[in-house]
Amino acid sequence: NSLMKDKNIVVMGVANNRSIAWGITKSLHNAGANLIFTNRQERSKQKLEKMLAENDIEAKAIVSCDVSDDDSIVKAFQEIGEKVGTIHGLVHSVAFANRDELKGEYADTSREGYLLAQDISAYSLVAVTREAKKLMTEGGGIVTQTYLGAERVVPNYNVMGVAKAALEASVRYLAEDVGKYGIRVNAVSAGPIRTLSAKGVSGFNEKMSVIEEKAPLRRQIDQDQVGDATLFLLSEMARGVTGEVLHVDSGFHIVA
Ligand code: 0WD
Repeated sequence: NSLMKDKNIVVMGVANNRSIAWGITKSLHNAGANLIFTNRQERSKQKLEKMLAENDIEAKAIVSCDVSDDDSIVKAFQEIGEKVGTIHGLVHSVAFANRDELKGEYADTSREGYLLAQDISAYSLVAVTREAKKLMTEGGGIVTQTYLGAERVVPNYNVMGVAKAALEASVRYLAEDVGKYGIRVNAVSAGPIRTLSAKGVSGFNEKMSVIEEKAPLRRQIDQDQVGDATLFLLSEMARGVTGEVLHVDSGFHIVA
């Protein structure tokens, strides 16, 4: 496949082989993209190197990046610029909230917990877009990962739902900012997928079974489906699409 041939794409947020970003990695690799990765932790990097070797995927670079730290973001993209020059796409697949705030009442969210969720899950897209656009001199695509809890009250999703609402609004504002440079910004809103992060949300199993009962397609969503949708949004196939939230949820969001 040559859809992404000679395209340098940065993928942020592969923690392990269940990560949504890993599904995206496989889709991009199969489409011929050159891949650059960022990890927060050294542990994730080692895991990633092993997964890449097992799947015969060559990384152009793996750089460390903690999205809660502006210096770390600036350094990461400088390093990426030095190693690959121009980039054509960015996948933002990171989020965080305190586990004890992903249950009970949203009204009990602490100021600190609120700011933390916003910082890692929403502001980080703003900060990485600012640095990535400097390297996106030929235009390209930025895609982030969101969830239905941004639009509706999903039990227990609480502070993360509010952070995802800010993330989706940021997609629209950023799309306006960088559209003039030929850069598109979109989000994929995935249905529930069992990953490390998902374990932190209480009642997650019920959310998954409801998809099988009620979603038009009556089946679970997996990392590969999100990977292919993300690939589409990053590719020239989606050249007319920006500021959009594309649901990859077996159609669940349309059902009352
Ligand atoms: O059901 C699900 N799993 C859904 C997830 C449904 C819809 C959306 N999403 C979203 C999540 O909210 C998140 O934005 O998809 C994105 C990816 O989540 P995931 O794949 O479910 O989770 P996981 O595999 O735990 O990856 C989260 C990443 C980890 O990657 P690294 O390799 O960097 O450790 O987010 C990372 C986390 O460590 N992360 C950070 N990365 C950089 N700086 C930070 C940070 N400060 N904090 C967390």
